Amino acid sequence: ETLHFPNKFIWGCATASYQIEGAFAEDGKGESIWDRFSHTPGKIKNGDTGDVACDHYHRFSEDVNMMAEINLPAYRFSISWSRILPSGTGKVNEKGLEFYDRLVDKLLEKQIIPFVTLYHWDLPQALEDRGGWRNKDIASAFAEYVKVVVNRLSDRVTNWMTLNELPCVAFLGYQDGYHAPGAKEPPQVVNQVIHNLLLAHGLGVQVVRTQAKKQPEVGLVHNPAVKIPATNSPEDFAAAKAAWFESNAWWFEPLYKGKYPRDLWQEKGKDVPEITDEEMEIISTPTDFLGLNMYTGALVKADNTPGSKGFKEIPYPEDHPKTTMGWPINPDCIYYALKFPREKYDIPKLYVSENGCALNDVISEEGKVYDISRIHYLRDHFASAHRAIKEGINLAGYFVWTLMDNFEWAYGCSQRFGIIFTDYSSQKRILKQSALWYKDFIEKTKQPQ
Ligand code: GCO
Repeated sequence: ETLHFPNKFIWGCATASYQIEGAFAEDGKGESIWDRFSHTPGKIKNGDTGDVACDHYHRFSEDVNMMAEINLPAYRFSISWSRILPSGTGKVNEKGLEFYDRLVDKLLEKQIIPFVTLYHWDLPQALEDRGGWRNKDIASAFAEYVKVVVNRLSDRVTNWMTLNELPCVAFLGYQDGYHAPGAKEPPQVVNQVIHNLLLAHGLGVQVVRTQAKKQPEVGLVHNPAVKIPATNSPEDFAAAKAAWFESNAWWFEPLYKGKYPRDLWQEKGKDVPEITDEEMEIISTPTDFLGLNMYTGALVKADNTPGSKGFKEIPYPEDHPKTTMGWPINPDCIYYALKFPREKYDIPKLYVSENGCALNDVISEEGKVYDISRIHYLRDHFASAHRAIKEGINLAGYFVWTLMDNFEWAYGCSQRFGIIFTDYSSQKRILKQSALWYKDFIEKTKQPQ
């Protein structure tokens, strides 16, 4: 049976500046926290860096041509703050803006809709030196940067995403130190980082709305904790929903209700962030959509043992299929990740802003990449999205992570997430079978006219 998606449904691929661009010190670009972090010995697997990555800065035109070859309808990419404002604030680097001009023009020439992420983790090092996300001033620095970008690109770009995956910035970057800037801060500081990120998001939304030359749509990209009922029983459904709320309320309540959840606030005691009413109002500025990045989910069962919260997580079986990241494959993650927020909040529309899988891709003797497992992964996850749409969930589009194999943060170049194979020594690209399959899938699943 062929699944049909709504006519206006937007299919795309997603990338991020530091993961693909390279040209880390070219044309006036300033240092970012990822440049500093990847140049610090021991931080990245195999000592890899994003200095060159996919060399997309120089090869963007070929890369867009490949997108056109598979008739890709939309492309989500991020802008490197330190290319635009090398010191974070103040002096604007014209050459940085010109790069994104060229990229956007090329996309439009090929009729590919640009979705711009304003922050995907590559903070200018100069701002980190002033406290980075620990320091509230960063929110107005972000607003200044957004204004420059929106003024420049909003005659051509209408889809704006403020920040990507705030929990990763706060927890991996400032709590556990696995990501740049590699900090290990105490809980109060981490909670302040979260608040400052949310505040930057809210200010960013307001700047996009007031500055855009064409009617914009703007929203956040979030990676929620995903909870999947372990069985079809209503008890497990209720348990998964309760677990979802517990894990996600700290993010969704300020965004959609303008307040932190009271019980969690009390639990944090003296570790709560410094906030004002005005800031809470900014954070909850209405948005046009919410982007969700999902790769897997935790299995949840009802738990009636005395003293329990009513739910518990259960592990996947030992031999359950996993990607090379070690993430269990469970297509239901898409359906439930879209369903639970909708039951709780009035969210105008949703995107799957990232989903995909890392696998051990190899080039065959005839020079092809037969990534059959990725095709199965995508097929099953798309079907899960379809199930949500059929139930009336307002999903507007789906972005596969990622266009081409790239620099996977602390894992360096060891993880291949692309539907295009990147040969890092020659910078040759090969369309994997999954790219060809995706092209075909998009065409075939259009609503019959
Ligand atoms: C993100 C992601 C991407 C990763 C992908 C696979 O936050 O948007 O971290 O940048 O490459 O999620 O881990």
